[in-house]
Amino acid sequence: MTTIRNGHANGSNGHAKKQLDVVVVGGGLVGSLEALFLARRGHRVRLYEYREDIRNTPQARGRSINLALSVRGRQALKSVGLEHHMIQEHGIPMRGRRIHKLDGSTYVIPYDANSKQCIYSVGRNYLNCQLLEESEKYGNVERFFHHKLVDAQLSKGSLTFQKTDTKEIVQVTADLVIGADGAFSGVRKAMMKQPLFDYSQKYIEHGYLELCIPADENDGFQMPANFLHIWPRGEFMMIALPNQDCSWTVTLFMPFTNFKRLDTPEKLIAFFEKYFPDSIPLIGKNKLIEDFFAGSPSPLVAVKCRPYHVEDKALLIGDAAHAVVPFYGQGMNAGFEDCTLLDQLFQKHNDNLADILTEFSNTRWEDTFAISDLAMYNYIEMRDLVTRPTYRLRKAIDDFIYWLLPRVWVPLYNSVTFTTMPYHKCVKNREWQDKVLKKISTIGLLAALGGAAVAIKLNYFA
Ligand code: FAD
Ligand code: EGO
Repeated sequence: MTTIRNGHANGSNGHAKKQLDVVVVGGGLVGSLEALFLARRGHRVRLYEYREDIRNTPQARGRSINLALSVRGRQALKSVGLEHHMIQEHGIPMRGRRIHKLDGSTYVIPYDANSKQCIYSVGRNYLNCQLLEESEKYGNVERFFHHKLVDAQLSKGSLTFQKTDTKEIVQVTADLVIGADGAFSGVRKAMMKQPLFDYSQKYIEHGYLELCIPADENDGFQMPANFLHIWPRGEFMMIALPNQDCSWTVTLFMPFTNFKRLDTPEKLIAFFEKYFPDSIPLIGKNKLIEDFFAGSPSPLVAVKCRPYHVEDKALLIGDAAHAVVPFYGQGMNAGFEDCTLLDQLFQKHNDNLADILTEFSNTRWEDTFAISDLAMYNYIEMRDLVTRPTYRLRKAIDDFIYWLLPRVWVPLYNSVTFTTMPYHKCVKNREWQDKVLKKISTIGLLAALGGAAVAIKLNYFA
């Protein structure tokens, strides 16, 4: 069935608006979502993707990669009518972190003891398939797979693709080019030729490798399902997110140099016995060896750039605009938030592209830089502080005041994950909290000292 929903195609004032011809480069999570937003506004959308149509490649069992979906991502999915399905039918709620200590014992810190908000583990491929499948409902969306962007003249809105199968060259022009082609974006590469385009990238010393804890013999979960499991070990960190089929996707973060040293099964097992002993029987010794040496660690890169647009012709969104390290679980959520904000700007500026793109560029960077810094900060902090009692003390204080004054005091992780407060305001809010706590502790200290002085004076201790 084909339904064209272009309820917004005509402005509320009754003037027929021009249908824009938009090309979205990249049919990953953000590109396929943005195509839906644009289609709902009645624009003509052509989506070009390098890979094959993932809907045609059934996933091997135990090869599922999952992501944490939180409020910003949910809000965007809601706007295109997919939130309910992703949360209620597919997503697995993670209500807190379950920390694994060295001795194999675990403890839980809930995400939100007050309002019971949680994050959801969703399959990356599943979500991507849902987004692509949804676009079939719009007659104004066309999808082209096996198309690789090889060149772009952004100020003309012209793009060159090469078909990966036939090697044929395809020329395309559009009123608007959306670059949603990920952290190594070709659209961004073309933007680099623009004067005044700022760019920075940072590879961290850690790489990541994915492992798998299979379902148990009764097809159930081997660990309590509704948590994000974390094994904090200083230099090494491991996390596990639950899958629909009761397996777990385990991600090991470790410096590349350490990965290199683990070059035999014996060294690997010795390493796991030392740092992640409880995970060995869960993964299975042989499977651990097999999976570890089957893959190789992938790099993690953070990219910042500015501005995101070229005139009224091209715009970067998602990882293409702001790749962040994954230590806040916000990369996709931030990219989905781009789509929400862009949609609001289409509404505000009545489809005037020059105004829309300029405002997006001028306002969005502050928030994407903020989440990028937060994620990078977590990368450093998680290594050092997780095991330190001061970190847990601060979390306990935060959660206590949050419990007392839930409207006034929202801890940083909660504001980032469970509100749509702009990321840079989450940081400002945290700075304010730091100041308040510092004042309270100074007052507390002074009061204690004063009390002690009075007590001594009154010979209280005599
Ligand atoms: P991508 O998903 O990279 O999609 C880009 C698409 O463009 C791809 O399909 C690619 O094939 C295509 N493409 C690339 N080049 C070309 C070209 N030249 N021509 C045509 N097509 C092209 N985020 C969260 O919110 N929560 C998490 O828990 C989370 N965990 C993560 C864990 C890890 C280990 C990593 C690495 C990332 C994680 N992220 C998470 C971040 C998340 O994966 C990204 O932010 C998200 O995938 C970005 O989506 P995107 O569509 O912008 O880019
Ligand atoms: C010390 C401990 C300092 C991603 C914890 C700061 C991120 C940060 C990678 C978790 C959870 C979704 C994630 C918490 C902090 C995903 C996440 C967190 C990881 C690693 C992740 C938490 C996929 C900040 N959310 N998070 O507290 O539970 O805390 F551990 Cl390595």
